[in-house]
Amino acid sequence: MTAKKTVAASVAMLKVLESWGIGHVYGYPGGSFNSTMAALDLQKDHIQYIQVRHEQVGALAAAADAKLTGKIGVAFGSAGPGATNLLTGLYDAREDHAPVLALVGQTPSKVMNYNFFQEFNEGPMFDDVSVYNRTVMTPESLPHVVDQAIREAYKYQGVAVVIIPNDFGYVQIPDEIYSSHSETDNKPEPQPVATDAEVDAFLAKVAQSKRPVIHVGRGIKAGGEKLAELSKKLQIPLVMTGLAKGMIPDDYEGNVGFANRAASKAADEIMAAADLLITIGADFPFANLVYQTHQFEFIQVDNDRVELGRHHNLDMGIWSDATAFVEKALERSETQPARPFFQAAVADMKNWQEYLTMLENRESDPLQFEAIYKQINEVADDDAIFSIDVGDNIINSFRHLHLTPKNKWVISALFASMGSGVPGALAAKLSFPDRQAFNIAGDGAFSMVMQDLLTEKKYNLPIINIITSNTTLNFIKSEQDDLPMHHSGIDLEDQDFAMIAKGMGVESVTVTKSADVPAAFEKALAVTKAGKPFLIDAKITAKRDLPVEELILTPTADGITETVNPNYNQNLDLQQPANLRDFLDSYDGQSLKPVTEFFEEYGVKF
Ligand SMILES: Cc1ncc(C[n+]2csc(CCOP(=O)(O)OP(=O)(O)O)c2C)c(N)n1
Ligand SMILES: [Mg+2]
Repeated sequence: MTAKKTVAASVAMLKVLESWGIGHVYGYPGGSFNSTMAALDLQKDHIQYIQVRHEQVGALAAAADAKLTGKIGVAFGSAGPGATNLLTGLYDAREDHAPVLALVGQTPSKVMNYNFFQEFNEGPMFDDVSVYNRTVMTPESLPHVVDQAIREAYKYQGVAVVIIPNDFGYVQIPDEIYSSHSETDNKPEPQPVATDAEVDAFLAKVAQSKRPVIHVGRGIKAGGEKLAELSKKLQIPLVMTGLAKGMIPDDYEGNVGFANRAASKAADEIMAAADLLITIGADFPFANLVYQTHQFEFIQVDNDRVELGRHHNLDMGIWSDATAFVEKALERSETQPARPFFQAAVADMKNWQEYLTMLENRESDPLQFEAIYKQINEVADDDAIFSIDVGDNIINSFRHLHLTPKNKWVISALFASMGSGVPGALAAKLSFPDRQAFNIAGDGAFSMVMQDLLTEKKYNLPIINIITSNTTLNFIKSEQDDLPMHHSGIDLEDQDFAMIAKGMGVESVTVTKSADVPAAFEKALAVTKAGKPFLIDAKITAKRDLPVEELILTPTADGITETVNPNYNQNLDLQQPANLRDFLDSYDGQSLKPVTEFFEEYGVKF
């Protein structure tokens, strides 16, 4: 009889990863992870190891991979500090429902529970962040546990953690197929579908309302065109959550943009005047600010029963896939005559768009961020991928970055972790090597992860890094503008990021004048087309962009009035505007009209 073939448990584990279509894993070695490091070397033709310079970057990149592709991302860290460093990225994955597998090193099983060097009971720390969290108990079960972890991460769209005592990975185990993956896993998840009665009840509510608004989230997926059709047919304006950016065509007239702080003026105004709010596939983290400020009826459509009623008391909850709901509503509805509220919303948004275009096209010296965004729009490929870091770039990209459904973009949405820009761009380039990838980050956010420019360099990842340097934490500065305090703790040392990049072997340029912006981007294109990363350090002003969230609509006996929040510019060093007109003008918004003018023009009833 011939002896049964064996394989190192760590190699068997990597074969499981490969069977699930995982092409690369991010991580950083440590003594407690060397059995897997040895396997990564042996299996290097099958699975690529990406050496990041901080475990957090690996975990954030794995989360970004999952957000960009829908497929599981993988990151690892060694026992102790390697494990704790993973947490920020794993929380980002948890909050944005991104399937991620975290492999975590542990000391050899023989010394566990003796307070050995770097040993701690890692399980409890990962409990909260994970949907599945197990320590491997035998070498033979290592590939099995990892296989199970991948299933759980997909099923619950979250983080699966597998803690691996290092010695197990070296042990020879029977060379069998441990993966459970098969063709059947490629089927789409079955989705709940709204009943005819539910859709008819929804249409009846819409018929009774004068000022309905749809707030749509990423649950709409590829159904954005259909929703635009429904919006037009029923004459209901569409507001998007951040993650729906790019899913609804930007050029559809009834798309009035985003709500709250990163909003368009129109979206905040229209939402505040609604008498019926319909959310479709939306999990809006600012609901407590925006949904609670005034009275409206509330209908929620969601494919996850757990979400119904999470953000607001329900007048009607409909458990349904968003696109299936929209398709049925299209079938069962009649085309509605022009609705004054819809017309006012369209006109309000047009007025806002013209304002943004004016900002983008005017002379901008000292340099302002609009000139940078204008150039990004100019040079970006049709299918470019954008990784946007946390800070003002979130607001600015929502407003000024032109996306179509062909583009992809990735942000740390609900966890909003600074330092997500570089990792997102790494993921974009590794998952989509043939597409252009941008990292757009503030000076604060970039300096949290800038060591990983070295990773871009090491793997020749042609990423265009744009650092918007304003020597402050401007996003927080704006918050401090509205508090009765002096600005505190927000100034940043000016840095020569171009020099820092050069020190890491990454070509770069500094721009300080709007006239130099086009040439800087030409250089970025040339260098990235030659297969290398590039960095633009854009020295911009630290201005606050028009804070539309400060606009307040108050119902009166015969209509509605619009004012500026009394908390605006409460800061002890700032002046408050005398009135709404002053407020708009102070942001060069002389062309902007208060929404009440549009309501009057179109005869909107309250
Ligand atoms: C890890 C982390 N720490 C702190 C914050 C709070 N925070 C949000 S935005 C921001 C400022 C970002 O500054 P910068 O990157 O310079 O961008 P800017 O707003 O100036 O464009 C801070 C501190 C955060 N979101 N994440
Ligand atoms: Mg800054």
